[in-house]
Amino acid sequence: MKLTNFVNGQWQQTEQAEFRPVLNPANGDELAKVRMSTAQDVDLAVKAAVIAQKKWAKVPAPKRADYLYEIGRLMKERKEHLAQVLTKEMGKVIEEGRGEVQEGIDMAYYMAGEGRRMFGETTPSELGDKFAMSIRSPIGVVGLITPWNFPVAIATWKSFPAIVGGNTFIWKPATETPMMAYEMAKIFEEVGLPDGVANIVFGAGSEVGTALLEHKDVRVISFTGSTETGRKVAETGGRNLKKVSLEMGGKNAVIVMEDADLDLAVEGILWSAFGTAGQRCTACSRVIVHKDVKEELQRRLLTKMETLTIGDGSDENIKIGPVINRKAIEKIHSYIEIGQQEGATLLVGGEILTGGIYDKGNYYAPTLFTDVQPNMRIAQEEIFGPVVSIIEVASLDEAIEVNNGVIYGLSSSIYTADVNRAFKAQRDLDTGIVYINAGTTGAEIHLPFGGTKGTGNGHRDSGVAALDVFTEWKSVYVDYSGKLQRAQIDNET
Ligand code: UN1
Repeated sequence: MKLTNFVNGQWQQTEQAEFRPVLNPANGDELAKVRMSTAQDVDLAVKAAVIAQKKWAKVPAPKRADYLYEIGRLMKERKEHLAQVLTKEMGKVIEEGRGEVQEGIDMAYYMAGEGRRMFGETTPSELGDKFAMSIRSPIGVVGLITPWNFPVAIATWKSFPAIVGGNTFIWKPATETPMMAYEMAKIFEEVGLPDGVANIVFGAGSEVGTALLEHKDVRVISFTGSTETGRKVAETGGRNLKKVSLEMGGKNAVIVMEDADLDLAVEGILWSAFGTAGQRCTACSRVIVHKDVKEELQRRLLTKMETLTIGDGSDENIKIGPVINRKAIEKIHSYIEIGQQEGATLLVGGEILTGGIYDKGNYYAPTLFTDVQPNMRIAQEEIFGPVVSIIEVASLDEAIEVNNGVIYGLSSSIYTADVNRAFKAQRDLDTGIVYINAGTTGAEIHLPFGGTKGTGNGHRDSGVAALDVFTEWKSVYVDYSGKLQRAQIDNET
């Protein structure tokens, strides 16, 4: 199968183009070939999106939302198929694949509901016989750059508020996971979304992403990916005066206090750390544990880890799938040596799995380091794989300080039975998402998603906050006095 761009409601003919193979990370099978587009392809898509947007902005928001209800309905109808494709191209286990598709369905219905809200504000004017209000207004053509770890959910966090907000979009999916974008394009086509509202351009970020960032007619860029790439996106976007929304890395911690329910904490840690093979921006990669329960927590973690099955995620019995590609495996593995050189103790894991199916795919053993100091590289840098560092502390204050002592600020969690500690922690943990007595993953779509410090630039995906990215405030004054009224001058009483 050859995946070609979807622009202006048409599947582009691309005989001459360069194509790259899409591989199943579980076994190396070639699933499809994907188009590597050029700046000219981006320009073509933007031109179509500009024309379409003029009309789309005039479609009433509740009518724009009706398309989202239809999209949600089709996604629901095809949930199993979408989940299977997702697991094949991204590698996450099928149960998580279904969960991710569900996240997209939820987002469709949630944002469709916004079509009948999208509340603005009225406020008194300082002058008599004058009415003042501010309303959310469409922005224009927006560029969406999405990662491979959540190929459908994150795309829905961005494209659905863009649609309901009256914008048209160019979506550049990750090169590793274009098949979900292809499936979504088919859905956009089937629900009859007007031509040019949803455009998909496949290719590398260096070519397509840069072209979007430099295009004069693209007004917003919403990006999720690594901090390294995000920095470049911000630089190029800033130079070109784009509104740029960034969601980047994490170094998320679970804090376990001495009064915690340890079995519950173990379950939360394993799910957050090794789910999606640790390839979530919200993945737990540090455990900050009170010294009184450290040994016991480690013992229980090790026992439970023996039950984790690793393999092809399309097998229902498998708990942990492969990581995305060889490059990722090598990066993850390089941290084992780094950790050992820094003086951390490797408790379990630390190896690239081999033999049988492992030789065909990209499998990494779930790994625990202990005796980790907060400033070690393994406790500071995002590894994006199934590797966890255990750090010992002596108090809640110290735990919070360690949690906050990284450049990232996406998600954090605390296990404690003490309500006072829980409330203090939610106030003081410097992250965009805080969990009490739950792991660091599992964000729900109707709440804002994003982080502080090096994780982002103040914007949020998901929730009603997403509308702040994809709409602009317009202040409207209606003077019904029939005479010239001058603000700041004629308002003296
Ligand atoms: C991500 O971590 O890359 O919170 C996205 C979660 C999911 C989304 C995660 N709902 O785990």
